[in-house]
Amino acid sequence: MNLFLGFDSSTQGLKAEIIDIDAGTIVASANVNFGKNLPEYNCPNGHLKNSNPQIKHADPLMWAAALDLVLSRLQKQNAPLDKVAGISGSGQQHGSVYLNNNFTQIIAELNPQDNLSDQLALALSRKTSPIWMDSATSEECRELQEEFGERLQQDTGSPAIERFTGPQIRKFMKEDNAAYSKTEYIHLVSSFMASILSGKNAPIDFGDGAGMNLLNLKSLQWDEKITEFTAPGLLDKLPLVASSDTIAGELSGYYSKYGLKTGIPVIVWSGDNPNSLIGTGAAEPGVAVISLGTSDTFFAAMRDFKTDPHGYGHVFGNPAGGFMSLICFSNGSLAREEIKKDCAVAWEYFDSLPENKTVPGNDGNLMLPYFSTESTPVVLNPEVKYNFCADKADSETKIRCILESQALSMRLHSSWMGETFTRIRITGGASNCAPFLQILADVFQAQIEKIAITDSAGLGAALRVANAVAKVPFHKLFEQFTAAKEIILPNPDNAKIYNDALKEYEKLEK
Ligand code: XUL
Repeated sequence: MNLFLGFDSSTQGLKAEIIDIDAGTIVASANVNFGKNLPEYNCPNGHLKNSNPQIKHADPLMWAAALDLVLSRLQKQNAPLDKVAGISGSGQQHGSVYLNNNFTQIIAELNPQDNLSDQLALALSRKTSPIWMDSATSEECRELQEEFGERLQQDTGSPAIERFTGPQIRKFMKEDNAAYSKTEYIHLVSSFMASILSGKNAPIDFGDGAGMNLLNLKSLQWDEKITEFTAPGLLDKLPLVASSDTIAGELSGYYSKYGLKTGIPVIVWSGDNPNSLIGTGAAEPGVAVISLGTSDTFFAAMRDFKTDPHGYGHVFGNPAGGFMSLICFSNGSLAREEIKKDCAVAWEYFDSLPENKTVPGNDGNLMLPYFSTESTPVVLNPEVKYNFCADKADSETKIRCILESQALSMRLHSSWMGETFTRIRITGGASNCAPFLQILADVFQAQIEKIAITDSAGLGAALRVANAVAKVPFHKLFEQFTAAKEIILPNPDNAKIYNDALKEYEKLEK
């Protein structure tokens, strides 16, 4: 048996997938939900409560506690942890962890009698971690933009973006300079998790590193001028950057209590979207991916490095080499959830929306679903707008409205990528919603390919280890693990309806 373990440390929880690359199967998985299983960390939706809707922080110790819990769950299921030959993972992007000078010693000497969370509590120089949902850094974004202008986007792949790590670090440096000075290391969620597994500071990979406004994508090094302006002395606090197949270190002895073999390679972790590019088998240009999670993301491997003239899209490293483009819609399942509540229906109702009650195009009814702050387009004061009287509308109209509006927004904001995608792979929780998939197929006039696994980030991480350790080429792993299990074809009769709706949506958004 050739087994590899991939973790997925996402906004709402931590999942683990063990794959067998000889059999081409997932042999074990486990899941921890932060809100349900670790309520003591007060992050029911992945972040702490704050009266300011722009501030979204989480307790980083919760991510460490989830690692203990998910491994004990795998052990209880008798998962073959002792046969795992390598580990990697996926982290929600942009979130950052601030550590003091105890960190290296604590992770080098983790005591198996104690848990991770209690031991790491002494290593934090900042108690909370801003996550990707945080948008409280407009001022810092303005300052970075003023200093570097166009170069910021040309060299880092994105203009200054509120949720990106650089502006977040600058805000921390300005607001709590004493704590910033005591900070010895700043990790992303991904590199933090890889560090506590390997017992030493793990590098940040090009995939996740590109979501910081700090990495120069032309040189693939930290940009010295940008890091120094962002926060003086920052370069010394950042881990190394490395390609996504780099060995971060050997698994620490701490994890032998779960039956894992000490010393197996830990491959650098990456961000959830770069991992999903691998986990959906979309590492080559020409096919796009829509990931329907807490946020919805639209991404694809890039033919050439190119930036979004509107400034909403990003360029990240593709873990298989080269770059990927990405657009993030913060109000993904979050907005669908609000409509579900409003209509007082279950998800099953979304999944089998009665066909006779609404029609494609929804009689022109559209909405701007900014229930919380939005990144595409930037909306810092949440507000929902309809172009019809939604109070009087029935549930079917409102549900079709959110799904069509979200699909149109994805088409509108992905046009800068300059590709007409005829194939789109779909992943994430809402990929079971058949009406949504048909709407996406019709709006893009593309075939939608559903893959068997919904946790493409965790699978992608496991495939990356298999590639890095067992040297199995990605195309071979894709054949084994990422075949489409269902294809939804576009209805050409609906092309014009949605071309017209797109113009209306664009007007409404403007
Ligand atoms: C991408 C982004 C989100 C998070 C979700 O830029 O902010 O998709 O990665 O975890």
